[in-house]
Amino acid sequence: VSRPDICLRYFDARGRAQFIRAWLTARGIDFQDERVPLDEGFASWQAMRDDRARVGPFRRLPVLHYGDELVPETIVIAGFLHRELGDAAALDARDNRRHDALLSICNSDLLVPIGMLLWAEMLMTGIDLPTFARTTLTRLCRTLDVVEEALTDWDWVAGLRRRPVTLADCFLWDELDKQRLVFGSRFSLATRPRLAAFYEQHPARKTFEDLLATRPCQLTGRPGEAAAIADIQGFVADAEAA
Ligand SMILES: N[C@@H](CCC(=O)N[C@@H](CS)C(=O)NCC(=O)O)C(=O)O
Repeated sequence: VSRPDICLRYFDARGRAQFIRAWLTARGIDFQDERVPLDEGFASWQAMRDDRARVGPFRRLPVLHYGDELVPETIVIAGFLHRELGDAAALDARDNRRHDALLSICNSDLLVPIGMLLWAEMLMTGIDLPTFARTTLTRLCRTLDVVEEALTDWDWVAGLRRRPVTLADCFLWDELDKQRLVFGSRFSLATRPRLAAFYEQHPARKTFEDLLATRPCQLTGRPGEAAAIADIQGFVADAEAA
């Protein structure tokens, strides 16, 4: 298939882009995976952030170059690729709405809270981190419960076997995997069988694993992320089981 050149520009982290990288890879779509290094003082980023042809109208990453188009904003990029590369046409109107709803909840209620937690100490001076970590875990667990319910009502996991993997499928997988890494043994899908099946049997799981093996990276660009995760795991260790 001939299509415009595709370049996805993001930091060298999973963050907001790994699900898009994995989806493009799993679907065999050629793209340039351009990663801005997480160097001291974000020097590489500082050097490019005035070049809006590269960093987009809001000076934030990710951005997608699709031929001459420059597409900013994670959810907009996902929606654009979903339509442009044929998935929207392959789903009916109801499944498209469900797909977009999953993208939205993954972004607002899974990705953002995890990112805020990992960055909390750096962004919010004086924050009570142990409490914030526990309340974030509780809120994320509630979100997983409602996603479990929706996937069950929608028979979404059976659908996974009937159609090519979608962007929302990839977004949800990466967010589950990030939660597993951040919360360690406090992350469990034991009471969420649909999500457990989704996570275990996900069609792009191997693609995610291979991508991480080839280009290992942090969850976010936070300096000292490994130590922050160890702290978080300590804070939630005694929290009530979810
Ligand atoms: N609303 C944007 C947020 C993008 C965003 O905040 N990106 C961060 C990295 S995860 C960024 O570019 N930070 C650099 C800066 O703000 O200077 C989206 O959903 O894509």
